[in-house]
Amino acid sequence: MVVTGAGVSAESGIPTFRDPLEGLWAKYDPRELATPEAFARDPETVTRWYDWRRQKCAGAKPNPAHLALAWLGKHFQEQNRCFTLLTQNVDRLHQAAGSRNVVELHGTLWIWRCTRCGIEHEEREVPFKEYPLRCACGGARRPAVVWFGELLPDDAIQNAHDALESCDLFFSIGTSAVVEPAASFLHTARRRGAKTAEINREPTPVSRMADWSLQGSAGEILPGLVQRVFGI
Ligand code: BJW
Ligand code: ZN
Repeated sequence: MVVTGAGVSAESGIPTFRDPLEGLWAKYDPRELATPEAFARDPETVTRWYDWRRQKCAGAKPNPAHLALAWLGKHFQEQNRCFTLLTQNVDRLHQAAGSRNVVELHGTLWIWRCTRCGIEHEEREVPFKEYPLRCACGGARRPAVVWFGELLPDDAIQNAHDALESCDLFFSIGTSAVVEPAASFLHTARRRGAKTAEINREPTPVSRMADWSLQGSAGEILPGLVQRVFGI
């Protein structure tokens, strides 16, 4: 079982939540833009920020970390063994790398939902033509992502809990491990008897709890591990 965060996409050129924003966005803190309050107060700015991120993601390619995880998923499936990939990322780069059944804990920025009637549509074209986007019903549309204080999708939580029940090896990769509930998954896996490992550029609150804490870039460490364990 693997849980990934923004660090896994960093080597594809997508800024993490801890990186200071560039250019026009330098004066904003991403952790403050990703909230229902920010959208209610200033839907135009929040929509422009997500559109800027959509443009970065649209041009991004999966990196060796995404590809190694996709290889692992395929390998375990061929062996009829369980492998669950949960991601906090909204960019869909795991899917672009070939991973199947990715559990999107925080939704995706490719789907937008009307705040009035709830209808959802995939929005692949970049950039948008209006800010905020408007639904046919007149409501403002927001990204179908999970903001602070919002509940994660029921099916994602269910999948996470099912995987935690039976998991024997748990990896936390490229996440600062401060945002709940994903931050607690390593503790839960460990309590249930799984071996736990972390790959991250810097120490995090779960580093000392993990059986193995590998400090460095996911795009180097993951392919290296796959090569050593599976000889490919
Ligand atoms: C590399 C690298 C490389 C760089 N290789 N590594 C219990 C206690 C206290 C609070 C709460 C609690 N339970 C819930 C809460 C409230 C809240 C929360 O967690 N607050 C904390 C901050 C304390 N959680 C929620 O509100 C969640 N909802 C929920 O739990 O509902 C029930 C509930 C609500 C309220 C109270 C109690 C219960 C929802 C959380 C939604 C988070 N949403 C966001 C935005 C998504 C949309 C978008 O993308 O815009 O999700 S915020 C942001 O953080 C985003 C990320 O998915 C998430 C995690 O960030 P991540 O991925 O870890 O990125 P970074 O940037 O933080 O870290 C990157 C790491 O990579 C760094 O460490 C780098 O070093 C490393 N790195 N390059 C390897 N190449
Ligand atoms: Zn609507």
